[in-house]
Amino acid sequence: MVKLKVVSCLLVVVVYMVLSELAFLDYLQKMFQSPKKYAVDISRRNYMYEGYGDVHQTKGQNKEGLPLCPMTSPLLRGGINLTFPSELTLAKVEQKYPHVEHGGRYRPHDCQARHHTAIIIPHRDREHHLKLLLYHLHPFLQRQQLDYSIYVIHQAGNFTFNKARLMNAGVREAMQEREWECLFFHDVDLIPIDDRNIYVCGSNPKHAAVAINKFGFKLPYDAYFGGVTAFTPQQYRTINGFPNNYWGWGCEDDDIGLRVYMAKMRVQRPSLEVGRYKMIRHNHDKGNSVNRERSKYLVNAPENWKRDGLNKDMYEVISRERLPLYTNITVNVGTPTGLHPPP
Ligand code: NGS
Repeated sequence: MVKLKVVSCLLVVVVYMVLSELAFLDYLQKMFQSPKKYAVDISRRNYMYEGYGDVHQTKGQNKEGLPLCPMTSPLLRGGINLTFPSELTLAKVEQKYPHVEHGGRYRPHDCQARHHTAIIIPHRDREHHLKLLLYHLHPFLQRQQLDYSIYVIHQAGNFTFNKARLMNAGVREAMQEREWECLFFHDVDLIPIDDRNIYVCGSNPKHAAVAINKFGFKLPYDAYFGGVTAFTPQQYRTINGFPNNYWGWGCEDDDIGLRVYMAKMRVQRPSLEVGRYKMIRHNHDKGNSVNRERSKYLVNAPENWKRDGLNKDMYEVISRERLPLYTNITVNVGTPTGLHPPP
């Protein structure tokens, strides 16, 4: 009798797991039904923004008497040969870019930028990566003639990393500072290597990191929506931001990919030639172990997405520093049991 009960329990668990897995795969498959439609036609050698989806244009008046920057920046170079100077320090990077305003803000000096983008970088214990990213990202964005700021959202304490909460915190904090038109979510270990990959938003959310060296410069799977993504504030509010319940590595990016799909939006992507990135090698961080519950949460995304996300206030600001190359915002995101001080 006991044996029978154990066997039937096991059977229920197995059936549940199989069904969950099928539902999960089905969602993932549906998510990017026609990604090709959104790829740039690079054969035209057209660096225009429309190749990467249409963009939000600046409507405001030119207050400084400067002409609007050209539609296509004349400073673009295309593919970049990445080099990492030996013994690079943050101080050296700061010296190299003295024209960046405190807090990591920059705007072109000879024309009025058409686009205003906040770069949001979730971070903890990756100073080495951050330094290399800043070294490359500042000139990359400047060649695109953007008005931009870089926000590094640092998780306080040693409790398991929660990238998704950091993203939501980053959006709220950046938007308090300025009405940004575009929010770029950027992994700290990814360096863009083609400046035609323009960091502006479009009429649909964007997935920029489509060709990472680690994955052989192609998508690891069709529905991949990680690494570097972009939303207008309105698009981000529509998907209710990132879910708050993913602790550790994996799937929070798949979850917002699903949110985009469920909110009936599409995903825009650059071509594989333009959306290229180098991932700086690293081991899994100690405080960011693989989240074994992740597929369970992902399967629940359809019920969860309107309930939990940007609508919940899941962090508190510990400090905000306007450093020479970025604004550092240290936040406490608590633990699954609440927003008590970081352990
Ligand atoms: C997938 C994860 C994503 C992750 C991607 C790349 O397998 O969350 O790997 O990870 N999805 C699942 O586990 C279902 S990376 O190599 O960049 O660390 O973003």
